[in-house]
Amino acid sequence: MTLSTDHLAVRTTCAYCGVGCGVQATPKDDGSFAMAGDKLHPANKGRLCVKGSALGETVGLEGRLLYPQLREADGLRRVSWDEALDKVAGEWRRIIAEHGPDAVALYVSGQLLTEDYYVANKLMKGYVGSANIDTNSRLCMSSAVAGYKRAFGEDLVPVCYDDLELADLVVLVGSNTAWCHPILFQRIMKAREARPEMKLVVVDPRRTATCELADLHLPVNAGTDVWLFNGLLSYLSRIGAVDPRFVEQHTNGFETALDVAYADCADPAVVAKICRIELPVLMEFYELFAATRKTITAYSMGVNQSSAGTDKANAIINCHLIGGRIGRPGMGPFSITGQPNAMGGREVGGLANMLAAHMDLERADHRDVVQTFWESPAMADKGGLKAVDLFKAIEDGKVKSVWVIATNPVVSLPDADQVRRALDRCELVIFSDIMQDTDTTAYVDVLLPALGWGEKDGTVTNSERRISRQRAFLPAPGEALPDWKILSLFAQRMGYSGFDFCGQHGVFDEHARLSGFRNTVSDVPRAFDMSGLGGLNQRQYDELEPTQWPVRRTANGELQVDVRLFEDHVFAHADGKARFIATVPRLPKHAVSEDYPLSLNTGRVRDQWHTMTRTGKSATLADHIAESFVDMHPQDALLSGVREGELARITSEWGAMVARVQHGGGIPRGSVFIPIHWNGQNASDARVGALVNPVVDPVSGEPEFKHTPVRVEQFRVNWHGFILSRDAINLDSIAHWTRIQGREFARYELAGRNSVKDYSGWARGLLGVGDPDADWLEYEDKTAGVYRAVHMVNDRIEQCIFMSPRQDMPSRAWLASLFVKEQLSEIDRVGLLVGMPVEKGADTGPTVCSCFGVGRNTICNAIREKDLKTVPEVTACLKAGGNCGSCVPEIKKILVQTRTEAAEIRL
Ligand SMILES: Nc1nc2c(c(=O)[nH]1)N[C@H]1C(S)=C(S)[C@@H](COP(=O)(O)OP(=O)(O)OC[C@H]3O[C@@H](n4cnc5c(=O)[nH]c(N)nc54)[C@H](O)[C@@H]3O)O[C@H]1N2
Ligand SMILES: Nc1nc2c(c(=O)[nH]1)N[C@H]1C(S)=C(S)[C@@H](COP(=O)(O)OP(=O)(O)OC[C@H]3O[C@@H](n4cnc5c(=O)[nH]c(N)nc54)[C@H](O)[C@@H]3O)O[C@H]1N2
Ligand code: SF4
Ligand SMILES: [Mo]
Repeated sequence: MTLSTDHLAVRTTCAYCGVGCGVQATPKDDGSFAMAGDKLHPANKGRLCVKGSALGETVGLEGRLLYPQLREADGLRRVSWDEALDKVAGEWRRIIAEHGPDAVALYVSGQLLTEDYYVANKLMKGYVGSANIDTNSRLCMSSAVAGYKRAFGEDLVPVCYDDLELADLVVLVGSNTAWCHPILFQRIMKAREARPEMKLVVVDPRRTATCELADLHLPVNAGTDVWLFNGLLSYLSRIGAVDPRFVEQHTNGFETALDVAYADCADPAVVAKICRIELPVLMEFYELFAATRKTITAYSMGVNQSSAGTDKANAIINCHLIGGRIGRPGMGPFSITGQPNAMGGREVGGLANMLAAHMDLERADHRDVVQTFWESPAMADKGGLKAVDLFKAIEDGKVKSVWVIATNPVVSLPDADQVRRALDRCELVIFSDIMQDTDTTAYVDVLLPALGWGEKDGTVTNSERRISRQRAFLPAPGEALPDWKILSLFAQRMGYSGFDFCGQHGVFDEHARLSGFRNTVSDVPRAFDMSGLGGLNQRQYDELEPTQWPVRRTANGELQVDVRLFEDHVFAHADGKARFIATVPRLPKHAVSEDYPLSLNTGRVRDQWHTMTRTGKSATLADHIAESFVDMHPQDALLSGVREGELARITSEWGAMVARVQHGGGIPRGSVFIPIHWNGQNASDARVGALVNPVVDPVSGEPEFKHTPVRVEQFRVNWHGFILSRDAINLDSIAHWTRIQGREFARYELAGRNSVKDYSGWARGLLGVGDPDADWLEYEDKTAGVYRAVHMVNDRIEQCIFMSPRQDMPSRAWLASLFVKEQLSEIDRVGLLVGMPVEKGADTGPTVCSCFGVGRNTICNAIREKDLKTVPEVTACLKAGGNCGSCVPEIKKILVQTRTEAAEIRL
């Protein structure tokens, strides 16, 4: 009899995106954890996307950073916490004494818990006395923050998730929601199933998975969104789709914004031309927007990560203000946040130009509120360095020490080789992380082990202002500590009072109370108020249910929550009015040229998270897209002299990388798309950040990640190949490689420049098979340059290597399936030698549905053989798409392609 372990389940919040889904982690008998969606969590109501479902595969301790370490001449040495923190405190005291507080800096992350973030911010801005604390959120949603502040007077997200379901029109701008916020996307899709009149429009230069299910796709020319929305503003005004009472009573700046919109964007034909959208498609969108009151415009990185990011956000908000589409159910401008705690970072003032609890560094009355509350000795009184400038100042030697926490800047900042130079030159680099080896750890002087997801405990806030508990269900590994604790121990060593918190609960309480401190109409009111959660005892904090802010306590002790903001049409500017912002359209600074003729767009893929320190551990997630790629239009590939499936070198003015050429990502002519995830830990040369130009938005300081002029060229090699091996392989001698996590093995995709004469000797050397009597099957065709070898141990496949001058190599999915077999059959061995499966159906193709491991070939065959016509039919037949639903847009695309091909064959 097996006992149910359900009562041991811990309710927590997903480690990944800003949707902030509730997760239930239940221990299994073998010590691992089953992950399920938390049915009681309002964000996901029991659903999880593929990344959330695979969380259990990523909590293992392989590769974890477990002990503090200090750099010495011959490498990193394990030390005690005391020694490590004494070293940092000693150096910071010296640097601050010699060069002032601005000579040190913290660079933190939206993946910290609110409690960690609060302590980091208090330490820098209230005790060190410098605002040199910035965060990777600068790279993510700082333009959205700046846009909201300009329009509303405070960084306020007006809507909630329910509004997405209540809307009659959802416009997604620069957001691949189907892949990056899958549960939100599914909520929209479900709402549309129930109310087919609801429309979905996607504005994205690429035809992404999100577009597959949209009613209308506007393939906007990258960087031209301000034209598009200024054009919409002038159109709405021209046809009289204006709410004059709302504009008059609740806004300022209308006339100027409209003049600017009219100046360049009054003629839809001109807008259509600049935005490269067909005029009828543009007009269909404008008419739909004008006709639909309940409209949500949701936006993310295609808007924010631009040198015109803040203007893009305001151009969108303007279009909501003109018709009063705000502060009512089902409408509003909605910035979707990326990281699990991007919003918590905004609450505590994690950006270098903000103060805690939505107060402004520049305002003396705000500084006074915070300083009084903190009883702080040295308040920062001006904005600190924003991420890109911070790393420039480090390279220039102005900032002597930087402490990086929970972010991987050598991969994720623009001009990432500059970051290497900066860290190389920096006197003291401190790094708190959960992994021993990342591209950034190579540059550290002090390495500090932090608790990771599943071990740490605290709160995060999602895109709809909902605060949820992340709860620990695993023991602390090694000597790792929570980030807030590490910072507090350090602060105490610096001699600062105010850091002897009784636990994360104490930090949360202080944060909640600060939000309500002197927050009255007669003093310095802020809409951000979570004082209702102040004074929770430990048990109440532990049991806290997901709660939105603003949250206050009424006179009779009840919690009062504003689900949606601005229902009274009172905004946070001093006069209570919202502002139209005049947004003058402008193109990116660096134009494409003869040398760099293509525009590089960068972003995410469905099953990987950022620099892959967590998702890279999951074989399930690796199955979807195994290698970095450069997606480009076939004609641009032809002009660049590269072919699909081959490797290409991509070069910009700032750096270079290598990736495999691919079509089919819906890329328009003139641009290429490369994912952000691969880096020095899992590929020889695939760090796209090295290419990205460091131009930033003048208001927000957010980098232009979506546009860098580049050139694509052939990456010539002598041979292609791959290895599957149960043991790690050293690939230093290979021109290009990517490492991919498999089940019970690692896969290495290779490309070599060396010419191999003695294949057998070379392959044995690479795989480390010294024993001449080893069970070694091989096939060699010297003339054709084709070689395959398999190393067997006890009838089980241990390693295999395949090489060819061409890309015509056997299916990795089929070979991977052999690795889980305890004993290979005769037919498997024959297949290995001929280099293809002998059994029909054994090659399932690349994985489409990660939840049920269903491959592309299996889906295509079923569609053809069983004449399947719809996604539900595919799901009924193969289960694919039936769990998390993340692959539904891809199944739909495969259905269309396969059925079209089949029809063509019949003709
Ligand atoms: N699977 C997965 N999900 C994630 C993450 C992840 O790493 N992996 N990361 C999370 C984080 S931190 C973030 S910030 C979010 C990001 O979520 P998204 O913003 O949805 O993701 P991106 O792929 O960065 O970019 C979105 C789209 O912007 C488009 N775009 C580029 N230039 C322009 C332009 O000029 N105008 C318009 N309108 N669109 C443009 C791109 O083609 C791209 O499809 O995802 C979160 N979710
Ligand atoms: N070219 C290009 N670059 C981009 C983007 C893009 O679209 N294009 N997007 C940008 C955006 S939106 C984002 S959000 C960034 C993300 O970029 P990064 O923040 O650099 O990416 P991550 O891989 O999430 O890095 C998190 C690090 O923290 C560690 N970690 C995880 N949990 C914890 C913890 O609890 N404590 C500590 N101390 N460490 C922890 C992980 O091991 C990892 O090393 O990338 C940005 N860079
Ligand atoms: S949508 Fe997926 S990645 Fe995002 S929070 Fe939910 S389960 Fe996690
Ligand atoms: Mo992000």
